[in-house]
Amino acid sequence: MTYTVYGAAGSGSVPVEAALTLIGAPYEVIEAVTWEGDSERDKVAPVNPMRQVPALVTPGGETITESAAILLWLTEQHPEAALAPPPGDPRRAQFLRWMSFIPASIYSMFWVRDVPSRLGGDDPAAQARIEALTLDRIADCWGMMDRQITPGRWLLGDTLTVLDLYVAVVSRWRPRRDRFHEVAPGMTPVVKRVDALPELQAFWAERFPFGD
Ligand SMILES: N[C@@H](CCC(=O)N[C@@H](CS)C(=O)NCC(=O)O)C(=O)O
Repeated sequence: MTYTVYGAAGSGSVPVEAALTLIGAPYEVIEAVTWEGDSERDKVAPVNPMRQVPALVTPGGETITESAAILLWLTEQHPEAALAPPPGDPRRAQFLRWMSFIPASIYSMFWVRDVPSRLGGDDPAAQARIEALTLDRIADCWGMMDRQITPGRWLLGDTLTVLDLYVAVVSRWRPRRDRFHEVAPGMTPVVKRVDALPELQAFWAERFPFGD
């Protein structure tokens, strides 16, 4: 009953791996550092034609792509881990809202940031502009989310959810935590709590150490 995660240290597979770690489900990782070039992307092609990580292959042999979908599906498969407010819970609407917002508004920026020529062509000035403007857009999105959410100990209150794992990882990406702390002062203590979770210390050190 082992899951297979196509992923990479520091990537969007990390919240998926963190969730599996908290769930206590066995999993193996097929490492594919997709932003380093076509040979790495090709490693994912057999399961994801988008050649992106994360992709999850379930013990039943089904493939799921899209980080938010994987996280949501894992919470359904492992309700005992209580990593999501269940349907009917008063927190469910905001949970779904922000679980959709992160990939749609923030994670999507990295498709162009990782390879600015995808939209900027060969023009260095266009690429530099894209790099600067996407950073501002990401910071704006974090700020907007921060103004719309009133965290408790965790983002949605007293219970840790996969949303906390997702935000803790994506906020480590550029423009990185210093700017996140500036634009998202309400969520800052929460991501620091996620960083400090005792059950994830070894995991963070291996899969997303600060400084990388
Ligand atoms: N919408 C996807 C985005 C996945 C994604 O952009 N993954 C990055 C790594 S963090 C990737 O594999 N990029 C390679 C590429 O887009 O070519 C998701 O939420 O899982």
